[in-house]
Amino acid sequence: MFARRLPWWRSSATIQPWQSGHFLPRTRDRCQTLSVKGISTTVGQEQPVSAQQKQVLEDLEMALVRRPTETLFQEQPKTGNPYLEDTLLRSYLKTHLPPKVLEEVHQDLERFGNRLLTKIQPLGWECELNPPVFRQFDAWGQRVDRIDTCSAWRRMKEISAEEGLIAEAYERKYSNWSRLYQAVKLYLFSTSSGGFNCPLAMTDGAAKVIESLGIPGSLKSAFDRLTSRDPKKFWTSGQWMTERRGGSDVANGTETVARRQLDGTFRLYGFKWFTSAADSDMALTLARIADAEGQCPQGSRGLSLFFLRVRDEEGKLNNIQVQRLKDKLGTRQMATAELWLQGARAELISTEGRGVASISNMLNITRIHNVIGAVASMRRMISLSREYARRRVAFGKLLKDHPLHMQTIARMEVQVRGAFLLLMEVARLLGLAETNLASEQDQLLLRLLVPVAKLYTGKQATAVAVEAMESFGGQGYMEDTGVPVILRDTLVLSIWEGTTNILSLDVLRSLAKSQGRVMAVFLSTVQEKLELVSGTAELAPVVQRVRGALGSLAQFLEKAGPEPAVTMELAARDFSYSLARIYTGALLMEHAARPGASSTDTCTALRWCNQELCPVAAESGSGSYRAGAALQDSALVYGDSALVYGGSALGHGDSTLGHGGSRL
Ligand code: UCC
Repeated sequence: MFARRLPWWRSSATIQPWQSGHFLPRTRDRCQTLSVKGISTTVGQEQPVSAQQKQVLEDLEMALVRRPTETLFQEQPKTGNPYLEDTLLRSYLKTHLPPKVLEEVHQDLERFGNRLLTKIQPLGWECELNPPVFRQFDAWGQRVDRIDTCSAWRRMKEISAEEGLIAEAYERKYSNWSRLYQAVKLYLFSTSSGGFNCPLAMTDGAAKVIESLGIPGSLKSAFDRLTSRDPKKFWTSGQWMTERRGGSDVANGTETVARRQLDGTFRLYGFKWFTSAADSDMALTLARIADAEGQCPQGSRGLSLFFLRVRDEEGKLNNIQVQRLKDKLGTRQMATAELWLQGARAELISTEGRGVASISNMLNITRIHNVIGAVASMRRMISLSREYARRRVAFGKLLKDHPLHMQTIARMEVQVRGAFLLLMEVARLLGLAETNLASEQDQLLLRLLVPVAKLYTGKQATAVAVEAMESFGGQGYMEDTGVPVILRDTLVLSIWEGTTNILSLDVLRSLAKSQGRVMAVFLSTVQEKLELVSGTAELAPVVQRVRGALGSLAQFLEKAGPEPAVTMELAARDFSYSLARIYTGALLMEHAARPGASSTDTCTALRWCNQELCPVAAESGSGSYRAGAALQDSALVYGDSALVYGGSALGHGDSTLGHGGSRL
């Protein structure tokens, strides 16, 4: 079964035509009824015909040799070493990395690119074909709750350690550039990883939390394993945050109770509704510590953060029962489970009541991984689409020679280029922060850009994946091409790690918490970038546009400041999009203004900046963020019953006062 379902983009190095019927040589044969000059016959059947007619048929059949399997009319598109083929990535590294670092990194990435192409991509596909299986009972009726993963999935874990996909960021061999280098490796790995990028995201997040706690002695061993290059030692971590009451409102949705034991450890009791990569070795999770009477503090301040092992040394579950595996649209290579914690032994690792603040260190890392996944997905889809256009003939010429088709792919290319530079910027800032080289401004900018990048690239990736699928016509809709796998795995990117709206509210949280300083830094940073590029004549028209957008953004904030909090809540999404578009525009211009920039760099910057850069200013003019608009929205959604829901919409808005609408 595996052989028949190989995706068509696998490299020539790994795919041999005889491995799969999809790769048979090109042929034009058809078993069909022919009608030639009045002769009607079916190829392969004997018919009484004249000698002349027979000759015509014979001539025809020469080109119509039947084969046991039909194929499409063009060869499979092939992509090569993903590092070498990525011109933007290479130009970014060349521009920013110190020469010595660049030299070493280049060698490693070229090698890694080849490994991805020849070894890792096939394993990733194997993970897709062999999703995890849950076995609740053994043959003798004993409850075992086993999650069986395939050998390729387990091999991905080893490869992750060998390649230092987590270690790189914590060893800091290249000082502040280590984080960026790790992000680049993860970006290249992402779409070949068979879903293993998910446990890596959480593993990185867990290592970050432990490191930010100063690596306490009790967690030293866990930290060493999470950041190990030794496949035998390497651990992955889960992030168990979501319970039955919901995944966004963690403060009110978490019911899990922690009971203190005489030895100072805790036992956890509760039900976790989504636990991604449930085969992980350990997890970080939130719970409420019960007092002597069994009472638990409620709300956000009632939550504390715990570390736990999933299984003991013998492989026995830590008083955990697996209820079932989730039946997901995508990321099916990875086991997401419902778990009962029935007295799981755990260690309190945050200050009591500071669980959300502590786990936000993990969230910010997993959100950056989400950006990596989004950019990688776009890059992969576009690479495939581009290759397909080089081979597919329609209306007498290759797709690449159809201007409209090329325009569609070029528009996607502009999106991925912008998203890529935003990702690099976030990774660069994180690297500075982790090596104590970040200024206060850098840190504020990082706090703001993580949710902005997560929410914006998640949406971009979804749009690009759908568009790219369409560029293959019906082929893109076929399971065994592998295109639907990428699409499904992409769709989750705007959902997990905080939906678009939740992330938009996090953007507001960062404004409120910093008393507006994140915005001041944002505005001055973009301003500085504009000044830097203002000498580049080709960019002059868009420098003006970005300057204008920045001015509109500042004006909007000034006007929204005194308005009720519901105004900022209603504006949150458009506001976040505006931040993403303006900042990305500035990054693209900066890249296009560097010495040695190509005309493609300039063209990308011009095209990006010619879209609506400040949708929040445009929308606010139409009154979309006034309190009354919330009632109108409800009326549009619910019709006559709007009055019932309208009140609650406003009430919800009021509840975000804390997010700083009026404090801007
Ligand atoms: O687990 C999941 C799937 C795992 C798979 C991951 C794979 C990713 C792979 C990618 C590769 C392709 S999905 C579950 C994810 N769940 C979420 O993302 C939660 C979404 N909800 C939120 O983010 C909410 O906004 C909450 C939980 C943060 C709201 O909680 P609160 O308690 O109501 O919020 P508060 O009271 O505003 O914040 C509490 C504290 C504050 O600090 P203090 O007390 O010092 O003022 C906040 O400033 O936490 C701080 N805080 C943050 N700090 C909150 N969020 C952040 C932040 N992002 N950064 C820094």
